[in-house]
Amino acid sequence: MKIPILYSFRRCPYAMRARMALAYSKITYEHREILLSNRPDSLYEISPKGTVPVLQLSDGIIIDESIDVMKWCLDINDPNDWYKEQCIEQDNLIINNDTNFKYWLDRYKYHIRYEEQSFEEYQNQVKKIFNEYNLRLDKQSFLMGDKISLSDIALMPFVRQAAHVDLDWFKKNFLSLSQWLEKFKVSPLFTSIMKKYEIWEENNQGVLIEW
Ligand SMILES: N[C@@H](CCC(=O)N[C@@H](CS)C(=O)NCC(=O)O)C(=O)O
Repeated sequence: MKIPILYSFRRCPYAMRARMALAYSKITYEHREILLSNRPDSLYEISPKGTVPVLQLSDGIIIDESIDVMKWCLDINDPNDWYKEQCIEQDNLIINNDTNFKYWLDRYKYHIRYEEQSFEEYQNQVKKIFNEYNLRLDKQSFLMGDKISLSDIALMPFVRQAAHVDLDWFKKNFLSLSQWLEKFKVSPLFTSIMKKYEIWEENNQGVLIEW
């Protein structure tokens, strides 16, 4: 039987969210671990922009945006209704993450490369967005209410990356958000998708992932 193929990079937050959706929806797939510094030709052949994650479906259809991979998974199997309610609100949070938050996250994390503003200024921009998340999570366990939604999973790898720039500052200033992040970091969903795989080589078989 032909199964979908995922091109992925372990530390990529976009790939993490896609892998969590594949795990949650219990999709069997072939995992091809790649290095961004040495991307295989076959990745560019199916998706010329060359970003990860890319999911190649068994009928040849290519999904090369992480959110689309997540939604494809949930269309097949969404046992806990991650994306059944507040869909517009969820989409808005995700768009804000992928544009505004990601912009400041890159500058905060790689402040040495972005000399236009200081580390403190970048941290302050991140703080504004973290404050919004924290306020939501003061009142409820997850971003949309008292149960997990797609937006939690889509944002978590980015919040994690930003938190780790200065973990003490993060924990001290955003208690509810830290607790939310910690829950995901230790969850079987997250730990199961952070396994290390050998780098895939052209013409080889990737790793079969079954749940
Ligand atoms: N909008 C894309 C972004 C994916 C993305 O930028 N992935 C990064 C790795 S974390 C990448 O492939 N970077 C290489 C590049 O931009 O050429 C998605 O959501 O899938």
